Amino acid sequence: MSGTKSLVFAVALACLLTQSCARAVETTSPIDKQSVSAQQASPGGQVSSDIEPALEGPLPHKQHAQCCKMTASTGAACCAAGAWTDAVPDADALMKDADTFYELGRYRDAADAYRRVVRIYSDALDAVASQMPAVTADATVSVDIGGGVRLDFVLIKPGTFKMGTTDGESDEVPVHAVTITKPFYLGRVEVTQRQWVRVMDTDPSRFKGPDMPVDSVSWYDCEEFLKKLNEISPGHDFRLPTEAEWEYACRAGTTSRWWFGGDEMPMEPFGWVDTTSLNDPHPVGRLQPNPWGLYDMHGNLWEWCSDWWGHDYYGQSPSSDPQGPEYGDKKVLRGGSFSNPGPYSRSANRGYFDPTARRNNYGFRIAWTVK
Ligand SMILES: [Ca+2]
Ligand SMILES: [Ca+2]
Repeated sequence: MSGTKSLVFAVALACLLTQSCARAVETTSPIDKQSVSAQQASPGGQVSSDIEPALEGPLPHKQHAQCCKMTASTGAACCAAGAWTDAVPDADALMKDADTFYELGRYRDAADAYRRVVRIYSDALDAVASQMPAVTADATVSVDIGGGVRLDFVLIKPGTFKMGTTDGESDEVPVHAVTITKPFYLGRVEVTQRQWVRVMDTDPSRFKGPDMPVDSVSWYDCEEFLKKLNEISPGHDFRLPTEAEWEYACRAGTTSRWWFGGDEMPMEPFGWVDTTSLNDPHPVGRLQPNPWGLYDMHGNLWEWCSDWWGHDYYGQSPSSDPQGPEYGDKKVLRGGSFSNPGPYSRSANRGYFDPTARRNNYGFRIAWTVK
C-alpha cells in the first residue's frame, strides 16, 4: 500500500473506532464489483456517477458469527475460529476493490471500501472474543513451594494460531488452525535445579548450578517430579504443556520462524544454541524474553511436552486443544538446545525421543490450567 493509501486506511481505522463513525459505516454502500471492472475497462478510466450497490444482506462471516452465537455451548471455539477464517476472503476481495477504486482516483469509494475491510475484521474479532471465556486471572503468578523456592508463571490467554510450517520438516505440515480454549499458566523459565532439588532431593544434572535448568531428566522423571510437586503444592494440577500449548506460547502471536523474526542470525540476544552457548547450557532467564514474557523458548534445553509424537498427526489433529496421538513410542520435545544448530530451535520444529532417555540437553517447563 502506498503512503497515501496507508493514510486513507489509517483514517478509516481511526474513524471506525468512534461510535458516530461506526454508525455511519453501517450505512455505507457496498461495492459493485462489476462496476469496478467496467471502470477498469473504460477508456481513460473515466468515472461514472451512477454506480449502485450490488451486495445486499450480511456478509458470510457475519452469518457465521450469528450461527456461532446460537451454538455457543457446543464447539464454540471452533465456531469462532471459523468466523475468522470466513472473514478473510471477504476482506481480501474488498481490499482488491478498494485498491482498484484508488487506482481510478475514486478516493471516496476507496475510503468506503477500506472502512468495510476494517469492519469485517472488527466483526470477526468480536465473534472470536465473544466465544472465548473471560480471563480474570493474574498476568503472572509466583507459587511458593517452601524452602525459599518459588515457581514463576506467565498467564497464556486462549486464542487461535497457525500451528506448523511449510518451511520446515515433513512432520510440520499441514499448517493448521489450532484454538487453545482455556487460559493456562506456563513457566516463565525452564525448571531449575534449585526447584528440582526442593521437590526430589537429588540433582541429576550434568551441568551443575542452582539457577541452571535441570538437565538429564527423562519424560518419566518429569512426570514423577510433577506428581511430587502436586503433593507439596496441591490445588494447581501442575503438568507438562501440550505440544500445541508450547508452540502457541513460543510464537506469542508471531508467524515467523523464530518469535524474533525469520533470520537465524543473530541469535545471541534470544537463544542459547550451538553458535552462542560455547556448548554449555546457561542459567535460566538471562536472554531476552518473547513477547509474552517467556525465556529460553528457543534453545538452552529441549523441553519435554505431554504428547506422544506422530509424524502425520497434524493431518488429523482436532482444531481445539489437541493432545497428540493416543499411543506412541516417542514423546515430543520442543525448542532445540545449547548443543544444536539454530534451526533446531525454530518455533515449529518438533523434536521427539524415547521417554526413558536422560540426555544432558533435555529439560522441561511446567504448565497448569487456570481453574
Ligand atoms: Ca528451552
Ligand atoms: Ca524436527
